[in-house]
Amino acid sequence: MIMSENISIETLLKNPEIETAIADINSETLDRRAFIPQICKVFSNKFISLENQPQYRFPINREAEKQLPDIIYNNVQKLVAGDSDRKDYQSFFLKSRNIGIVFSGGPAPGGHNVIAGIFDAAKEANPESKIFGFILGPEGILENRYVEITKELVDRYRNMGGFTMIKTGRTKIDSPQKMALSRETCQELNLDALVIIGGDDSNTNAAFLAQELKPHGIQVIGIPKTIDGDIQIRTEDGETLCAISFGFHSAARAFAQNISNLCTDASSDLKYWHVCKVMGRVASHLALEVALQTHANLTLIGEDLADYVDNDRLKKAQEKGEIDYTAYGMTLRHLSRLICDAIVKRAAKGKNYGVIVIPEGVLEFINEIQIFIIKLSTIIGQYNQIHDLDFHTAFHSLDAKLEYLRRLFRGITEKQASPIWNARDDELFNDLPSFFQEGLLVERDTHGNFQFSQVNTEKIIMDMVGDYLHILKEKGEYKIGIEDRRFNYIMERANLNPELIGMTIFRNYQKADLEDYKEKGDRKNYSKVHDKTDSIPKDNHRYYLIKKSIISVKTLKQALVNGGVITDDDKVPAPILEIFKKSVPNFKIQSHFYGYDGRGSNPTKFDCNYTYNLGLTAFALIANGATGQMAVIKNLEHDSDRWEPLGVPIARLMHLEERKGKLALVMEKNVVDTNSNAFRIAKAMRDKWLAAEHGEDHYRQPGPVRFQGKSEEDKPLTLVLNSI
Ligand code: FBP
Repeated sequence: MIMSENISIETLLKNPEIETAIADINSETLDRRAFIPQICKVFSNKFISLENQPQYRFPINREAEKQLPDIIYNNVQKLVAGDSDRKDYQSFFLKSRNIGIVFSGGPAPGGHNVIAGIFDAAKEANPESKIFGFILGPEGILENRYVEITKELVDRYRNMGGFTMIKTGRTKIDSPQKMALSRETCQELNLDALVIIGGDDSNTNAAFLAQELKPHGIQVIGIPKTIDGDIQIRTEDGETLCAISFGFHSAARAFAQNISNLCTDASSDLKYWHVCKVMGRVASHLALEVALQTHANLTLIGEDLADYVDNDRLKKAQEKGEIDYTAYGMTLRHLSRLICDAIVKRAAKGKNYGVIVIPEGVLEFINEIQIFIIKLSTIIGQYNQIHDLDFHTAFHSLDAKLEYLRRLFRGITEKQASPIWNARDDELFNDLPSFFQEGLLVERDTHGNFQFSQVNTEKIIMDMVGDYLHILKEKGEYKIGIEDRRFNYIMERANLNPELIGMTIFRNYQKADLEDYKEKGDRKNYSKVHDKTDSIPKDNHRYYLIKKSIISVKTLKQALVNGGVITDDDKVPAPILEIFKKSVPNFKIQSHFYGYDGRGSNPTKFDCNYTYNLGLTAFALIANGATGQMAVIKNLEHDSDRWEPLGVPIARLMHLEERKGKLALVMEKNVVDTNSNAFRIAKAMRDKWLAAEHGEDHYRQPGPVRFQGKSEEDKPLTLVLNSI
């Protein structure tokens, strides 16, 4: 072997093996670039035309009808083989076009393939066509910053994650001036069409631009993008036209793999609760998919919490002839109690570890917090409207913001006291920890959305959980269960009487075997013991719980003296001390945030195929003169040979929603349907996955994203379950 210090670094770097090992482009990238997505049957035709599908009906929002009159009556359109005999149709389809493309909002795996699909289809129809990519999102349209997309550029990014090719941004085109600038850019570039690849807000932009640009002969097509999975399109009759936005599958797979690794770690080392916040601004689709893929011990679903009714509270009020409205909806306090309950149950079975999944947007579903979010958004929105300076610039520090709120309810700052922020709000708000106050006052994004990703949601919740667990520990309710076999072994080894000690220190110790009583038909003793003993699993593993009154070595000694095990002068025998120490829980958490990592992951095969077909669909819509339509693929839950590309009118998906304190016309988001199969199944499996019982957990290992072979993870499990 030649000692490497004898070789110069320049020579080393020229070594072909070293060059390959450290090259930017590895074989994974080359394989991905070479992958050819499977295309829907209809795209094997040279010409594609559109067929109206009036059977797919949507309600018409009156405001949308007023603001988007030229696109509101669009039909759903199906892509079918084109009429190859009609010359006028052919020449329109094949004409040379200029098409602009823009990414808008957060990245989502698969975006580059949408561009590839549009590029390939447009160039095949007419090699003279030009495709322009606007740089840095909608800002690129406003500033006329673009790059011409070439084959070389497309090939570099085929099947690759991110929006790196042309970047993205969150600028909103929301004023007449911005509309005018956008029109000017499109006209300067002589665009025939503009494709907006974005989420609900970006598709809202697409609808308004389609309306604005229609008289100028410029078409606008939207593409359903977002890892959040909240763009789902169902008709009035419940038919699903778009089951999920692109990027969801890849991000969920990336999160699930990491979280499943944590499940393995937790169940190996047995010392941590891993708390995983998972992206998804409002809807909990990603958390639900992760739950189905990993079987983590506890997954919160925001939409489920919103439906929560505290029946005990309701009943108590009813007994007094009252209605307790606070019993409806979840409070932060109650949520922390539910989590504690799960932790305490597992600890009682010797499992003081586990994995919790918390959706990023869970706070949106907690009544008290949602009220703060709405109130503060309104106050900030109103401030920005009245004043020259933006709220966050005017009040830089948290103290300054709090002072403004205080003055607001006293009527000092503005002309009159705010009807929105009262003394009670101020008092409740001041009770919150400052990092949470800061979180709630965080700047809204350009669309007026609350930026959940910037709030330490898991810290807020887990701090409360930690505090309450501490109380439960003091009360002797949070203990680690001691397995009977282990107890007996320690006692035998030390030559101590397990029966006497067991009866003295445990709250559920019973010598008599339940099964014995059962066999003998001794009902009285059976139910006496049964009530005291936790249900004993068939394999007869019992977990003994130290009595609630024993919470320290002092109280342990007292119990042993009272039970006649030792005298006042004796020390607590070491084996008993050992058992006591094992029963004292130490609650240790590790927090993780899964969001940007999954958003930047490479697309799964599902997303590669899906997005390439979305690109082909967008071109077919353009080549048939459509505008104000969103390209979607129906039947995503089936194999790709059954996929059906459609154009769906965006204007028909709009509704009025509160934004910056005002009602605005936006595309409706879809949150988790608590009546869906996927949710109901995850709910039914909750106890099993919590695994507060003897034996192994029920973790599932989805493994890494695979490009070859078949697996259950080929498509989102949510989709598979919901389609059954
Ligand atoms: P889009 O809706 O634009 O796709 O973005 C989704 C998302 O990834 C959310 O899950 C997350 O809350 C948010 O973006 C984070 O935004 P930012 O990139 O501005 O931090």
